Amino acid sequence: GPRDVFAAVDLGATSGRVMLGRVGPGILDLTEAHRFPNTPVRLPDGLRWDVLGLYRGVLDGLRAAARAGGVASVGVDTWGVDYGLLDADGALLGAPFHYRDPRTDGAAEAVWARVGRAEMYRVTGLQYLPFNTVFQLAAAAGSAQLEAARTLLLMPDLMVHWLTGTVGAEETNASTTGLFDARAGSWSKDVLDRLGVDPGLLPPLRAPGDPAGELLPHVAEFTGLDARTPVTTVASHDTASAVVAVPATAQDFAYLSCGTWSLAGLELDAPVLTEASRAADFTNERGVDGTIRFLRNIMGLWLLEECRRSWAAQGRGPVADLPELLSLAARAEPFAALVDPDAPEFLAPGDMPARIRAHCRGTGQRAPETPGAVVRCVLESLALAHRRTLRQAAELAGRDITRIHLVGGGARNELLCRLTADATGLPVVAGPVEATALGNVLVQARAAGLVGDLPSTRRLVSATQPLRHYVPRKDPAGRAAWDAAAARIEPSPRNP
Ligand code: LRH
Repeated sequence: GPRDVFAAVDLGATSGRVMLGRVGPGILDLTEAHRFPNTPVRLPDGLRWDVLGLYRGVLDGLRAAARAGGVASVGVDTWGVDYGLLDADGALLGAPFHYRDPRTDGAAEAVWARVGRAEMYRVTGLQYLPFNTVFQLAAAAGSAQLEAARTLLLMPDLMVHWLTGTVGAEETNASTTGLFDARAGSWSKDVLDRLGVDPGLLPPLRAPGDPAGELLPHVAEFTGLDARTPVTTVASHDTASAVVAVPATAQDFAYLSCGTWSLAGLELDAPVLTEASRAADFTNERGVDGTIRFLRNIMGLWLLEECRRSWAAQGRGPVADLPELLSLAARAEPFAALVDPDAPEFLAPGDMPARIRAHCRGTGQRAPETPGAVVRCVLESLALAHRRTLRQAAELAGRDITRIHLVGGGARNELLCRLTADATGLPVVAGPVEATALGNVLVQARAAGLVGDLPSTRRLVSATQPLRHYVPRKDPAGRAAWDAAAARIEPSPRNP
């Protein structure tokens, strides 16, 4: 294939895609080879990923890539945390669980009984989320499946294994497990030991840019890609890839990676493992080149996606149309009702408009009735969560923020971008929408020697990708209205 075209396999919680990126001096072109839905399936014992369907989508995408002229290499990123287990023969033991499956309820307490909560944070630096890999493993303790398991592969590593036959654990994603030492940048032998997790389950680490093998002969044959096409390790945690492609031209930026989740934070040189950071529930995930992604997960556009799913299922077809919904929301009454997007009751799939209304009533507010009012409530609440989180990040890390880079699908949502600029009082640069796929491509291009260090990589993104600028409203009345709205939200304690 051509030496300057790379295939980015990017699996998100609602859809997967294979993108083709062409890279050269002053050139960064991204085109879509294939896109497919990611539809989880509920089995009697829980919510699962349709991992074979996803892999088929990957293969179909690579076939489209071959038809489009071929590629120099392939890289895979997905959401974090989730994994498949292989038995002693290397066969997959059942369909991987979805992180929104409630089987982890109560699992954290069992873990903290062995490694205290504060100590756990000092080692892993990981935000408490009920579905962190470590808690999923605790929930599976004693199961026949875990007994039979010999290898744990995080989702991107599983796809790479099926493409190449090789086994490894990519480090940016390994840092989302709760089994990884944030300072040392390696699996935590101590945590594994005290939790009774067999260290042999966890493959050796790989870093972004490392070779990950070559396409197996049957994969090359099926897809039509060249025999022995290399697979390159990328920043396989989607958020880490997105942060690579932030189009920053200076240092004092914050990022908001807005997709199913809003990941709000800063890029740092070293983890912040303080008690204050733990109490505020900030995570220290690993980025490329040893950087730290100091951020917090905010429930994100999941709230909106799940509302649309409910309305569509109820046959309210027209309101499932996003532009129509957003224009209704733009005209709805401001600050009529606000929620804490991170309230635990919003995590699981289900009737989201009903849960939002219940949350509003439970906090003494008038519940939003129309779809426009519900969406207004969601987007203002997210903008306020962005404000709260980024102010906290700056304070905890001792850094100034002078602009926000909002990347991912949310960059298309003009109302969300405008509300975020107004709520924070900071300029928002929106785009690229496909930051994750671009970051995936750029790490491959760097391994091939086509781009330089992180700052020059980001300048290339800034110079080539369409970006939108949102300037915050400066009028005193407008500012006061946001301050008053912020004071109305009392987020539930994060990490008591
Ligand atoms: C975003 C993401 C996030 C994780 C979540 C499970 O796609 O990877 O960073 O916390 O999914």
